[in-house]
Amino acid sequence: MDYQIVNINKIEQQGKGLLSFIEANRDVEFEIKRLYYIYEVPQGEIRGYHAHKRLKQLLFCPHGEININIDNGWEIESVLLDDPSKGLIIKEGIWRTMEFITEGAVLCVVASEYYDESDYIRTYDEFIEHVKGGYWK
Ligand code: T46
Repeated sequence: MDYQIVNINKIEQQGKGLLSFIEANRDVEFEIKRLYYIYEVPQGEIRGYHAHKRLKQLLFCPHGEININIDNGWEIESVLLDDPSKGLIIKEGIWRTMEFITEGAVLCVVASEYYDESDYIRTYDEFIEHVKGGYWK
């Protein structure tokens, strides 16, 4: 499955907490064009249910726990984002859902492209067609 779990830079300062950062062109292999974040999602709610044709993203959860389910059309895996310094890079052609496990969890995403609705694949049938062509039928 084409995903990577990465360690986000973390600096610990005795008695003063932690600081994490992501640097464009250094920590991610794609150009960062957009940052967005999702918050105030009710506990247990699941978002997503789509894939992207071109978009690459780094997801991380600076607060709380979010389970990311990823599906490439052949395999399904889950990655729990439960630490602010844990990141998940997912590339194009991956169906994803994001389950907000804890109340108040925040999902942050840095993305390789500006928002473009035409890049979304929003039905599972269309996704399977996209990744497998006509051969799966
Ligand atoms: C993804 C997962 C992890 C915008 O106008 N600009 C934006 O940058 C984004 C991300 C969304 N929108 C609009 C599009 C919809 O009208 O915000 C609305 C909610 O978007 P959506 O239902 O796609 O949200 P999620 O949480 O299902 O998915 C989001 C991203 O859209 C998606 O790219 O990979 O987070």
